[in-house]
Amino acid sequence: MDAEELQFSGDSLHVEAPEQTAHTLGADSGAAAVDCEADHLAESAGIRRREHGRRPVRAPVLGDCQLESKLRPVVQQTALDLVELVDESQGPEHKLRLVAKVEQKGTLSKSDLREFFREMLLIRRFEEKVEERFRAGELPGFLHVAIGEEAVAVGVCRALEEGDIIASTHRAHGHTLAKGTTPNELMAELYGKLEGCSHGYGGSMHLYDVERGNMGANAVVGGGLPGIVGSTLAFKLRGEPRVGVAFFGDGATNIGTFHESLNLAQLWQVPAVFVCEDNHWAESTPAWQHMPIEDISQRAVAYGMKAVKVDGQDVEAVYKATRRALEHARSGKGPVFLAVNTYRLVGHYIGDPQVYRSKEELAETRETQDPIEHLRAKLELSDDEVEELDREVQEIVDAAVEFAKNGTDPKPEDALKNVYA
Ligand SMILES: Cc1ncc(C[n+]2csc(CCOP(=O)(O)OP(=O)(O)O)c2C)c(N)n1
Ligand SMILES: [Mg+2]
Repeated sequence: MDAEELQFSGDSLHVEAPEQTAHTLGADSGAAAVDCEADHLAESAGIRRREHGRRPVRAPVLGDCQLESKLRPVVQQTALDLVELVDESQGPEHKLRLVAKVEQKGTLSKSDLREFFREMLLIRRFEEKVEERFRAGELPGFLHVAIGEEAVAVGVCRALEEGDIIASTHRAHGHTLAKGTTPNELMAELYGKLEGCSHGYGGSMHLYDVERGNMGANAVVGGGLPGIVGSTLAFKLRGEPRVGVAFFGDGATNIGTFHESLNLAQLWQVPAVFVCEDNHWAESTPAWQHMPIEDISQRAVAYGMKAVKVDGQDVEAVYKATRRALEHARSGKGPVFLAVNTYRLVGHYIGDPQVYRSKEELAETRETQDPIEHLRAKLELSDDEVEELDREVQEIVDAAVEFAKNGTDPKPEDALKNVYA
């Protein structure tokens, strides 16, 4: 279904939030935000840090008059000593974003879409390589890839503005690359090296890249949502024009934190976008066995939240729906739920024998639901063009493996260095 038809029009999913009475949180912070406009402008520099490159991470310092407000957010000033990355093979030509961020709000040129294609192909080849190296015994831990779901990661992350943040899931590689982490840093993370985006402390399921606005993967299903509600509440209280996006699966919508998060997000009207990657499976359990409803967006509607259905195999539709959702959230109109219909074209984890679905069903899904093939057909790319792009991204992926293998192993005595509990 085309997202455009449903977006914020009078469709059945579009439920206007009830008039919010001046909520103590919002009212106080709103007044503070107006009084401190100049301070906020200055502070906003703190959220407009350049996307790439390494430096100490500092949480923005709150302006004085914000401290006057009744509800005083915790003032935290952290300076994490991050390892300087020596990453010379990652010149600008090896960055995911080869072109300036898409300028147009809602319209995409053919060259924008070609760039989306390249990025999706890079994510695909990256994850295929991860699978290969994992099976070869080179990668520790447990890995989930998101082959088939690349259009969601790229469509959503390409729509974000600088300063926006995401929280990911156990299937985090695509989100992470699309949010700007370089393939070298991500691969090094999967190899557990200091040069990794979280210095080898995270691995696949606990990686993060705070500098790029990636609050991290999450092994706890539904674990990313509360953090996004908290972060976006902070954005609102500080008057910062930022949006937080929580990715999660259909299975996660059965978890308590999902319901608590949507409830508070809607109550507080925070600038959050909830992206449900509905791939119809939770591990080996089909949706009909874990959910009593068919239309997952009803879960958001139940909280009075705006909900939009999107075809997750169509990157352009995902991008456009996300832009609209972001505009809505950023302009203070409250959170939005994106019900993204997508398909996992591989097992739940690497090595999953997939005994819960037939070979025929899987083959048909792979044949008909590959988002990369959909975009290739839409752009009418020739075999030569695709081969050239493929060669290019394969080189980047191979270089990332080389980079990771040559990385630095963390010292065993540093294992508990960043544990605060
Ligand atoms: C709180 C919690 N419960 C159960 C699990 C085990 N588990 C890991 S992935 C998963 C399925 C999640 O399904 P979904 O949210 O649809 O994400 P998908 O794997 O389909 O991307 C489950 C149940 C977990 N990690 N955390
Ligand atoms: Mg799922």
